[in-house]
Amino acid sequence: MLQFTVHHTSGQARRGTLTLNHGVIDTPQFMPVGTYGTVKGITPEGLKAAGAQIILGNTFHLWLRPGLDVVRQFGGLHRFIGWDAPILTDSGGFQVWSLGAMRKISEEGVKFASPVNGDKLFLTPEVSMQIQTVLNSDIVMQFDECTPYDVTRGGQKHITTESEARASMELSLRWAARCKAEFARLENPNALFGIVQGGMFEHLRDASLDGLAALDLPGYAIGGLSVGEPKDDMLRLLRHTAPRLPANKPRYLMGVGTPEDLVAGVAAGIDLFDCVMPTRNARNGHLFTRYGDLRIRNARFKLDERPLDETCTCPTCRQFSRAYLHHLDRCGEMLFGMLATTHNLHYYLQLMRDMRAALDAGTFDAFVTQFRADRARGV
Ligand code: PRF
Ligand code: ZN
Repeated sequence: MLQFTVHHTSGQARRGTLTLNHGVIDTPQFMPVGTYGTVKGITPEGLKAAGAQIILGNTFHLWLRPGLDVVRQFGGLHRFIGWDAPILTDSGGFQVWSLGAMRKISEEGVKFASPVNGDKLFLTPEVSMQIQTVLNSDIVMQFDECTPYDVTRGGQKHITTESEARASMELSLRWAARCKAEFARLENPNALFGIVQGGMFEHLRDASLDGLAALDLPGYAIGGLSVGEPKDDMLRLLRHTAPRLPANKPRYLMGVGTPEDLVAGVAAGIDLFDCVMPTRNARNGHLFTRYGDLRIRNARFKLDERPLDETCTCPTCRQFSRAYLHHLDRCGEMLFGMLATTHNLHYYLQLMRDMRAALDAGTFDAFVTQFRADRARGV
């Protein structure tokens, strides 16, 4: 089940509503990443307070731990993790890719040794659909191959060629058709999204898009970006591909990105984003603010009584100083990770709210100009 309505547009940018089995999402929207069924450093209540409407989980990790027997007993991921709002799960294709030498890819799927206990595992489009059906995620991602930007072989850097990117994209297309068939056979009541691949080549992105559009799926993602390519290439492929995706269906840019990337993505016509950046960077002391990024470990914050971001209304900024956060980080205190995560997610989700408000008000271009000026000012 999925219903998508676009209320306003501004250039390519869209303001919409996405209705899924576990609730309604305002778009454009950002999805915090909860790989193991937890967004690290924050409770479901904290996520809701920050404005999260949907979170992301990972097929691959949840398959290994806790395993499907546990999730099946709970009737799906929602009740197991205590999150009653929508969940999107990634298919495992990208996560398996990160295993490096441990994996073997064939037409059938990906063979690899479990990084948890060494068991021999075989992830295929069918198995990915079976797992995501047990998880009962509201949005199920197709099993794909994320075409790398480059690979290192024998110490030599090799940039993916056109023919390599084509073969990879065509494999992902065949896997998309197998996902669709298995998803239907399982009578999964949720929504299956296709993933556009094609590397750094516009014509391959077009071929991928045409092949996926023919499958008439309820939503489409752009994969294979933010995988180490120069920023100009990312923006070139984003701006080429996003506007060509079906206008009446949700569009999701996978694993992207910085606040600037989110604004560029919305301007190009993207509706959904996910990224580990706000949560992972928080734990490393990298904080996002309206006036630019801040490294809390820096000695300049030792005596700084101001909040992280004077314009932020999050619980961290309402109660604590930069000096205290600097101290907690230096001491390696758990509370630091929690407070930093809360702030960064508030920042990301507030940025999305601000973009939605500007789209509602018809002032998106002015918003983008102000956003750039503010971010360039410095903290
Ligand atoms: N495919 C899948 N998940 C992903 C990606 C992809 O290409 C990316 C690329 N940025 C992030 N997550 N299945
Ligand atoms: Zn804050």
